[in-house]
Amino acid sequence: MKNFNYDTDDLVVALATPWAESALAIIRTSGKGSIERTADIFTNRDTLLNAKHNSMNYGFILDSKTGERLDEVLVAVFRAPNGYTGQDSTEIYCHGSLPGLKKIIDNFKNIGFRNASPGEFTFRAFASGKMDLTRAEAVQDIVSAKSNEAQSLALNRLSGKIENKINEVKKLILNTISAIEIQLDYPEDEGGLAYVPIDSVLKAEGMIEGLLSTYTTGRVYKDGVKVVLAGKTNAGKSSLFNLFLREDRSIVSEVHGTTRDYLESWISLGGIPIRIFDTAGLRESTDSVEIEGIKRTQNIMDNADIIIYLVDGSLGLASEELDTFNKLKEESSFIPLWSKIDIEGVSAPADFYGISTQNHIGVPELEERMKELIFKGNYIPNNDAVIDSERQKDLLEKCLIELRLFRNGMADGVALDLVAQDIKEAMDCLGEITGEITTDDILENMFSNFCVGK
Ligand SMILES: Nc1nc2c(ncn2[C@@H]2O[C@H](COP(=O)(O)OP(=O)(O)OP(=O)(O)O)[C@@H](O)[C@H]2O)c(=O)[nH]1
Ligand SMILES: [Mg+2]
Repeated sequence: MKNFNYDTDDLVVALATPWAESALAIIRTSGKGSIERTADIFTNRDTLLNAKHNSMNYGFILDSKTGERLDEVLVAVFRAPNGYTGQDSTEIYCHGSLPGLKKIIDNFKNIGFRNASPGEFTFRAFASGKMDLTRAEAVQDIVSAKSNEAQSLALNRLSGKIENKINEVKKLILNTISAIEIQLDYPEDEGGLAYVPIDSVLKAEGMIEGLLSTYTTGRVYKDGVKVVLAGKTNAGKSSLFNLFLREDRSIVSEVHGTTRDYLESWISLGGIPIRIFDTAGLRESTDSVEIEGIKRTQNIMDNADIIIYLVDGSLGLASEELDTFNKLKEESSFIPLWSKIDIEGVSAPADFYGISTQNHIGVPELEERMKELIFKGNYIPNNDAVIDSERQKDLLEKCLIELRLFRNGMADGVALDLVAQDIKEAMDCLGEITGEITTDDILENMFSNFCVGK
């Protein structure tokens, strides 16, 4: 463990809003004495010294050396043990001028504050018991959410949905551990027959399996999905790309080989963030630029979550694309489209989805199929606890393994003091999820991914 030493006793300062010119910006401070220090460089010193928790106070920030007014501001005051960090802290609402912000932050550093590291405010909230690790993880998820759904799911986690579920599981396991400990302490009372509530363990396993089943959904909303539009030249890829984007981003023409390099953009499919790619049409070519474009198409297809393959419905499957098409058919994340079905006499064969970008036919069916492939039949929860953290998933899986080992050991008549180790390990996994058991490595891993100022 090298770098992680967030000291919770000193004074930290950071800009919580982006380093960019803006109407307003917020500078945040935290640590014992931060209110008094802020008051030292505030026109209405006494107002701030006597300010109540959660109050807003108007005045000017002063240069600590010259007394010059640096900005007209509002200062929010938060008093320990309340507020986000659980420590005394202030937030300075100032004008978003970059030189102005720099001056104010330097001013704070001149009076004993240091720059906060990434996630240090949230780390202080965790260290002072204001939130467990599942909630801390949710904070960054909210900041980086790419869609309404991702933001709502993160908000559920921040309000403690995962923590509450884990605590319920812990209670069930603790129930069993207590019974085992009584057995180990007073074995003769049961005449050698150990009674251990296995039902509780089974119930705990069911709850963990339930949480694990939400992981795919959680990741989909968190990271999004890579979707590639591929097919021969002139099949209608760029037209479909533009339809998804609702703008004329990609050039459409009847000339074969119009798209030479790929284009990409983010769209939302019912709240799922989709990174969609329009690609160069696949065909034999002697043009070096086009050959490079086709190579890039192949690379993008190799890394796609879903490949939407368009066949020009007015021409049908061409013999030179049969090999590619048959290979793709083997992939589970493949959607074959028959394009231009608005043209008279063109209709999609049985195993194709028909589409017309010109008349907007077949789009809802295509979107439905994309959702099916994305969620792979997983339940899409509403207002529920959904995990999206790999850390939490790994620990839940480990916990499940330990619980099963414990139950098998019990069934096989293994000595109680030995199987007890398994169930205690299961409990430790849950403790790691919420953060009662933790190491600097885990904390560094988590908080180093945060924004500065959060
Ligand atoms: N009738 C009809 N024509 C379409 C439809 N979609 C695309 N086209 C036409 O087909 C031609 C090719 O469309 P594009 O979207 O440029 O095709 P592409 O697959 O991107 O082609 P390349 O970039 O050359 O690989 C254009 O003339 C489009 O107007 C459709 O749904 N119906
Ligand atoms: Mg194109």
